[in-house]
Amino acid sequence: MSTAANTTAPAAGEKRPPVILCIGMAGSGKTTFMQRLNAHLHAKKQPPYILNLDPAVAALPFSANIDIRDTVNYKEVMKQYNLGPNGGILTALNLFTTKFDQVLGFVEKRAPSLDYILVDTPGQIEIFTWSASGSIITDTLAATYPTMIAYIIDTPRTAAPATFMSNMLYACSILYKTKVPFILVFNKTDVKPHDFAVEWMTDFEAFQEALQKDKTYMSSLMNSMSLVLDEFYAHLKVVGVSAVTGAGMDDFLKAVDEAVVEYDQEYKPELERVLEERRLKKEAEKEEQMARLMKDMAMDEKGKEVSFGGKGHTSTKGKKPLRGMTVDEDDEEEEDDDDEDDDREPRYRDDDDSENDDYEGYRVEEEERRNRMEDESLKRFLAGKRVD
Ligand SMILES: Nc1nc2c(ncn2[C@@H]2O[C@H](COP(=O)(O)OP(=O)(O)O)[C@@H](O)[C@H]2O)c(=O)[nH]1
Ligand SMILES: [Mg+2]
Repeated sequence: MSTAANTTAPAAGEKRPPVILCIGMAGSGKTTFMQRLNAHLHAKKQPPYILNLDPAVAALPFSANIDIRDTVNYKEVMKQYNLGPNGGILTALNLFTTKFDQVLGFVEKRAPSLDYILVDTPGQIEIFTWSASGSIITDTLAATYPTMIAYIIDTPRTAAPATFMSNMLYACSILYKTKVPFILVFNKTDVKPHDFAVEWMTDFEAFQEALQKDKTYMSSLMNSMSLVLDEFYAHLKVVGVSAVTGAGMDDFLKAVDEAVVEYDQEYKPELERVLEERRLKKEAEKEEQMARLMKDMAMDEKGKEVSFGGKGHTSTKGKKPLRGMTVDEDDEEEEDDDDEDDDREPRYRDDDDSENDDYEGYRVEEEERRNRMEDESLKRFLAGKRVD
């Protein structure tokens, strides 16, 4: 997508095709819509890359490049984990998500030659929208590609104000959960045109009027809820399509272009801000740990001052970098430290000579013992070699 490449252009020649996640209630027409879009893009010589995330679909009317059914057998999952159909679908999606980095690798390889990536989701909407796996998949894709949700709506079944409102509230919850650009796709317009929906969304009074006719107990609740939705509608792109006749496909692609711009201008900067915040937080934590470590080491050093020197001496051998970290160092000693070779001598000579002689004796003895041991093990080693 040219718009995406122009706005952020991370590297010359790097292409990031938009990812379209098709989400919607069971039977809203996600799969049929994907099939139509696939055919439409093929006709335009822009064949999409297709991911099928619905493990329970019996037959796909298009060929998917990556199919969850190749990774997990959902019926087998149901049997093995003793689950019902929904649990089976969710577990299959979870298992698939554990391999998603590999999937992403395949997509990445193909991305430079692609214009669109289409993702079909499980029939039961909440399995994708309210599961950890769904979030992981959405967020992972959205971290790299301009990702958007195409929320497919069964238009004829949404014509009642109460149903319309429920559907919009559901869409609203998904938008606020995922935060990626959102396209409302009113499907099945061959059965019922979606203009009533557009009217309700743009003209608040028209919707109120429709609600008045609806004399159910819900209508007063609906009245107040519809006020909240006004804000939500402002963030949406709305298109009417028919997955069966193919009407509205170009309108949909135009909305995709706009969603890519929205991704670049709103989602991506926010993502970068969050990542930067996380990085700074990690850095601060690291610094704090480092400071704590330094403090501990400084205390160690002090501990040695007491036990090793015994009479106000400081053991500095091999610990020069640490000394700078302790605040109250003895200045005289600091001067003595300039020459490493002289380091040991003054430390033990200055003071009680007998004590230093003892130490010197111990040191020589230790050295001799080590040499003897080394000789012994060398002899054993050579003997072993000869036997071999
Ligand atoms: N009339 C009409 N029927 C449609 C349209 N899109 C899908 N359908 C029908 O709706 C039913 C559910 O479609 P499907 O794609 O399986 O829905 P999914 O569960 O969301 O994947 C099928 O019988 C489709 O033939 C459309 O645009 N117009
Ligand atoms: Mg389907």
